[in-house]
Amino acid sequence: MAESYGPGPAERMSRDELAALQETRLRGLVDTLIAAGGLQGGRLRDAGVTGGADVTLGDLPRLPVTTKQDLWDAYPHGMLAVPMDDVVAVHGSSGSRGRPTLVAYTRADLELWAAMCARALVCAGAGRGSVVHNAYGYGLFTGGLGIHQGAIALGATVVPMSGGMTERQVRMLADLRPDILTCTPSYAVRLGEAAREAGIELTLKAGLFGSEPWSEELRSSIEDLLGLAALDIYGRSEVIGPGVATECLERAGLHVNEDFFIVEALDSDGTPVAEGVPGELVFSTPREAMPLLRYRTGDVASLSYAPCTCGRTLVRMSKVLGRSDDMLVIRGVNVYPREIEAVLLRYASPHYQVVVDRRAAMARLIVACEEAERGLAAALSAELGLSCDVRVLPTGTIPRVEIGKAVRVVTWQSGAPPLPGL
Ligand code: DLL
Repeated sequence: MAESYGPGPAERMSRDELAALQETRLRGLVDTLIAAGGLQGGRLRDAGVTGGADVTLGDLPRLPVTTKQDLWDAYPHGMLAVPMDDVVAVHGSSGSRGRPTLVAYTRADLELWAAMCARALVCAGAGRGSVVHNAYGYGLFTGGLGIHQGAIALGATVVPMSGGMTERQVRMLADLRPDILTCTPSYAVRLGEAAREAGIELTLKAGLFGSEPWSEELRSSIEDLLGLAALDIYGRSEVIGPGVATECLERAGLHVNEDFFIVEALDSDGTPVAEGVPGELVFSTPREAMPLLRYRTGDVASLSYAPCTCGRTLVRMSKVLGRSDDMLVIRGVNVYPREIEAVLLRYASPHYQVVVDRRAAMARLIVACEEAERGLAAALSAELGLSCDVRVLPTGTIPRVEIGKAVRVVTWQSGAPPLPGL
């Protein structure tokens, strides 16, 4: 039987205690960056900051930001704040949007990361005795090894499946009777369908699904398919990996581990937005190997400071509503892929791809799906304010991504269609 744990003291402290802790961390971070003497230290000095004692938490919005471009310019190891000998692991993002982004960890960073992923698993009701079927990819990507180390730190039993080989995964789900599933939301659908086809009885109670955007509608589909509580987990390699923020079983926003990762939400001018208003998430992270001050993620979400009924006082972020750079502009209308998913799932199975047809001067949006009911095209045009071509393709035509992140949007610039039958 899984023993379950509640939130730890750091997750329940008063907002005042938390602010005091954050200020100490912020000052420590500023001291570290100035001592390291790199790009971020230089920017701080240019801003007139000579040490941590010069800043308060209230000064944060005025301190310099760090961007992905800074990491690329310093590729591979130019942002290190420790000697290379202290680095015990390197991870990175897939680089689907361009060059890979590499991040480094000291032994203490790995311990912090494992503790954060253990917290995430506790949010899902896991504890000693839990069996965690971990189908995030193992490798440079932080999903697999992050959750793996978190499960071990918690004292649960981790089954290191990684992505792919779905038949074998279904066999393990039947034989090892896990209570917790961790993978991308799109792979959760794939696994659920494969388990259903194989007629196996699932024992799962909760799942931590993240690394790609997903809608409330997809949550309902996954919960129906797998018979579990589908929870959202957010993370970013540069901040630490998975375990930055996680939903608890209340499913009312993701608790940000802000006792380590200070979060802000900013408007397009870089000004903090009001509570509840969507803004770009910016994180300051005290990790030893690669501390980052005000790292801009491009992810858009809102923040809520009200305590959760679960007892956690940590700020909650909404589901990621989109990325500042994934907004599609089609004939002058702005659309986020997630808005398309929300409408689509009311009419069609969760396998879809959005094709932006840019072969002619006027772009066209094609929504390719499988097993759709009538009315989808009308609903899309009513709710998005944009007419789309809906193409219902034979089952199995939309690629099922088994390893890595689902590709929900493709651009058709010229030549053959990106999907057969378009
Ligand atoms: O995706 C870390 C992770 C692994 C998170 C496993 C959750 C579970 P990166 O590869 O660096 O790190 O990609 C980070 O993925 O900036 C978001 O755009 C997106 N993302 C991550 N989690 C979510 C989520 C991992 N829950 C980038 N909802 C982030 C929406 C997410 N987008």
